[in-house]
Amino acid sequence: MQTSPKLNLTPKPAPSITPEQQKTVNRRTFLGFATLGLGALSGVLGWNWLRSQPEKDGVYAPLRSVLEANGSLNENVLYSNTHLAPQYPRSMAAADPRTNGEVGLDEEVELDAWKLTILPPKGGKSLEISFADIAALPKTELVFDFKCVEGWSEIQHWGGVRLSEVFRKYGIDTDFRYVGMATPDKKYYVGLEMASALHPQTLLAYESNGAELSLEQGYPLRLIVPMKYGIKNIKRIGTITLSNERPPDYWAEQGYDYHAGL
Ligand SMILES: Nc1nc2c(c(=O)[nH]1)N[C@H]1C(S)=C(S)[C@@H](COP(=O)(O)O)O[C@H]1N2
Ligand SMILES: [Mo]
Repeated sequence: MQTSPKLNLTPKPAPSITPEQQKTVNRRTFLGFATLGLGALSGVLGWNWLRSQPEKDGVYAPLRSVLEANGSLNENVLYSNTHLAPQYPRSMAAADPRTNGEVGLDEEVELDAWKLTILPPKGGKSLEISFADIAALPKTELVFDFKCVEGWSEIQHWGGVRLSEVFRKYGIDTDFRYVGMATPDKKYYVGLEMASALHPQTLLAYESNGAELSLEQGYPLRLIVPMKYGIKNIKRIGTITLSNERPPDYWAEQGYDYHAGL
């Protein structure tokens, strides 16, 4: 008599990945896309062909496709919360950190009147959080190399509360795909995928070198998102919006990569 092979119905454990493997994956995907990009630019397709292609968001469409492929990769792989930005001793932090970009910082700010408003996408109730409420949450400090797309970087020391902690404390639904943030006057705005918002180094910062922020640094509260270029580190946050659609993004509208990931 023949015995049928026994079916193994035990579910397979989810593949686990160590930080080391993660690094290798990141390096490989980077090399993969670098090669793809170079291949597209060299003889295979040609610069003239590229130049003849329609533009999308200020970038030739084929290059935009590569950016977008990298983008979805970012959403799925690169922003695992085990991938951390390198940290430095406090002694290495700039004593007088440089500032750059003042869009949305024109109005006067009064700390007592300032509120952080968190808005769900439709119909839901919005939540208003005072500065005192933010400052009462556990503080996280971070010394990292802040990088601007314009080509400068500087080691800086920031203090604030993890955005994930604010979401946890106020019971914010993190099943949404995106988090959008805007200045109170709505002139500067950024969008982040949820994984970046929940990253353990992503802070709502209210201190620089242990002191309150200057107006140019985004007083009273700004975003520090070390896995992204400076453009995503919005200064003077007024509103936070949860959504499943990509929130508008000031620099992405000017043709910069939406994810601006590092
Ligand atoms: N509200 C607002 N936030 C902003 C900007 C801006 O123009 N307005 N510029 C961005 C850019 S391009 C950079 S590099 C960083 C600079 O932050 P810093 O002034 O603390 O160096 O802020 C980002 N956040
Ligand atoms: Mo920047």
